[in-house]
Amino acid sequence: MTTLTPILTKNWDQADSFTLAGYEREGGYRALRKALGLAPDEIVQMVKDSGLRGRGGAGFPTGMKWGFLPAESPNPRYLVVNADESEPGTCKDIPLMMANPHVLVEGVIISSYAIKSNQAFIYVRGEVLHVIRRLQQAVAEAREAGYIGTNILGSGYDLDVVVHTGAGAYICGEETALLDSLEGYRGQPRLKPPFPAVSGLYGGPTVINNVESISSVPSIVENGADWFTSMGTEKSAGYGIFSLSGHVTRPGQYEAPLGITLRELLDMAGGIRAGHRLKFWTPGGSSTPIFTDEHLDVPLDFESVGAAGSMLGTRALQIFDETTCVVRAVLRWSEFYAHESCGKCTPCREGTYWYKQMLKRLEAGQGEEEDLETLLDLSDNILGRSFCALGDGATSPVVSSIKLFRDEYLQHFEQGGCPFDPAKSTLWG
Ligand code: L3W
Ligand code: SF4
Repeated sequence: MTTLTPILTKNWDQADSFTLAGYEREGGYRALRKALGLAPDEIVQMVKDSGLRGRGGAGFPTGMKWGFLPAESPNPRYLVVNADESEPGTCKDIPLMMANPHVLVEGVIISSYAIKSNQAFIYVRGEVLHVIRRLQQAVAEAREAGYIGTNILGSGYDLDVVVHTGAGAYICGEETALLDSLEGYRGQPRLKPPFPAVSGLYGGPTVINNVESISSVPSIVENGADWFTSMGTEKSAGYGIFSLSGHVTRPGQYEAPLGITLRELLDMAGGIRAGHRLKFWTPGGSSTPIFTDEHLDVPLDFESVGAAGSMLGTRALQIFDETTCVVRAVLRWSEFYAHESCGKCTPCREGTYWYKQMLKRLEAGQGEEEDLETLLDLSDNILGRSFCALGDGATSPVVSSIKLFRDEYLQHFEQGGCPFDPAKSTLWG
């Protein structure tokens, strides 16, 4: 039985967890002192050895990404933290930044030192004013304490950290759209390569990492790579925050080693709400193919979830019981993608619009079986043909739900409407 590993979440229940004093009482900024006594390359090697993989959805090895920065460049290097958490169901970075902003700030300082950058940005989505204020406060406290600024702790290393607010667009969580937005342009993805590691912010070599990835760095520096690899699985090392939402008794953030199963997480979260049973769930947000109760024992690590036909994504486990109409849920997600599509490429711009139109009709029982083939055909024209991952992600709930719940789609046509009673589900909107 896998248990919780409170590391990033360990002080969340303390009233002053978000203050410098509260963080330092728990050993905060000790890792920074240790890091400044090491050579930058030693820290990069430590992060490589830890096997830490990006916690923002793609799972790319963090140390390897840092290692891509060219040794010489005419432009300055930057560290950018992607704090634009917007994937439906994903609710780990915002609670982390609210409850423990200093672990992110300490991670930013250590990571910037490791990649030899003197300027870091934390890009936060614009709607979460409370998070922005909390981060600004934490950065100001760290600056006042001498952790940010010139000659940090007498090391000769200088760093400035800026908290930048976006305007609230899902696409700005895509790393290159984020960079455009940070530079003051409309946020739309750039062509890759060149990857940001080679040419990113203002053309400079840029590391972009998710909040949780950067926040994991202090614990790795403090405890060593072996400590990190002692948790999780061989290829998915360490721990992560799993966000459980929906029809679950105690929704929330559960920090546990990668490889834990939904069955184990549900045991800790009090199970599915009383009197109901699991119908379907997302392992990593709405951009990942849905699972059913047959997947309760799939280890939640990158390889196992992939082998079972989905993606670990952001570990956003949205749980739906038998009162939920899967067609309605997929329609809701498709409305989201149609609204958030940036419009740059045709497959995604047009495809997500047609998803929305078709699913609306199907959910209302105004369709026929042939429409399901049209939806799958449309999906083939979006998946792999879109400019960025948003288009691909939009196809996941549609394709996986038709595969797993074709009968439920058919029921809508046969009955001339949705067979579910909205009054029985807490998730209707
Ligand atoms: C240098 C190379 N760098 C790859 C870097 C690349 C990026 C990272 C991963 O999408 C996924 C998406 C969502 N030289 C490199 C290189 N890199 N090859 O590695 O890159 P990539 O393209 O695999 O993924 P991505 O574009 O970052 C992220 C999925 O996550 N997702 C999460 C969404 C999360 C949110 C949120 O609110 N936090 O939106 C959920 O499933 O669909 O597939 O840094 O530069 N040769
Ligand atoms: Fe924009 Fe969608 Fe194309 Fe991405 S896939 S560039 S979000 S239109």
